[in-house]
Amino acid sequence: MPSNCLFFALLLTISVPIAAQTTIPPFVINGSATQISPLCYRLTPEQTAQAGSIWSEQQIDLNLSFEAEALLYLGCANPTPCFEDSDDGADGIVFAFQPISTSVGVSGGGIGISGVAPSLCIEIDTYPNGGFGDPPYDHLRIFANGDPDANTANSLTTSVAAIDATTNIEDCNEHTLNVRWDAATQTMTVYFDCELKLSYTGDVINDIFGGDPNVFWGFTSATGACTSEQRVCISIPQHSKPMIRPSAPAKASPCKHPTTPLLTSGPRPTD
Ligand SMILES: [Ca+2]
Ligand SMILES: [Ca+2]
Ligand SMILES: [Ca+2]
Repeated sequence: MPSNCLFFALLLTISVPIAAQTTIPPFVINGSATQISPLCYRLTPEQTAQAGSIWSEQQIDLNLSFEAEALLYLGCANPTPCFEDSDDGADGIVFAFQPISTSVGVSGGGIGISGVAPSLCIEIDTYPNGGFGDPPYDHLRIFANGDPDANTANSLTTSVAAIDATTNIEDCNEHTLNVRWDAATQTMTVYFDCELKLSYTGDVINDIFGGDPNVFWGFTSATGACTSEQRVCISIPQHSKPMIRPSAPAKASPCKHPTTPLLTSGPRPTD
């Protein structure tokens, strides 16, 4: 990944009209997930039939814009596929929003979010499940209502290659996920390794959440017969504060800000 992506970060920053408010609320840790450092969580170990999630204890208001950034580790795939002509690692990580509880999640190809409705989900899918309409490469997609099937009305975007049609993202490296929600235009944009991958515009609050803007946010992950160790790291980069403006969302792509010191573990430095 580009060197200036090598900061250690997930942020969730909520814009308010008077002053920027930044916070990382405590997380509820579920299933196979464990906290491995102050801001890093292992969602699944490299074992079969695992499911792990972390959910914010506090809800956010989707009437407010936010930017979220995570460093994702999706595993270190063995050259020998799990199944013949298939991928080795599985199943990926989902960044999701849902109003139900802080304890949801299931194992397998649904990447921990399957069946959780209502929800708004961004999958970083590392395994091609034929039954879900997955392309044969690692991909990103936005969908609603915990529906892993890319061929239903819950699929809000197409599946886009995470890197390209041949590159595995279970590559023993960390990858930057950056997600922006512009409440004014009701647009969600998703960057992976600093490149724009997905954009979705829609009345999320009414069409998905029945008019309630308050949702928990978190990460889910799972393994099935094929496995990966899957981790997420969380922080609030210093660059976030000037980038967040409720009436004039930042247009710059991620990773164009001054590089913050690379951290390999533990919390980010204090401002
Ligand atoms: Ca893969
Ligand atoms: Ca899949
Ligand atoms: Ca998929």
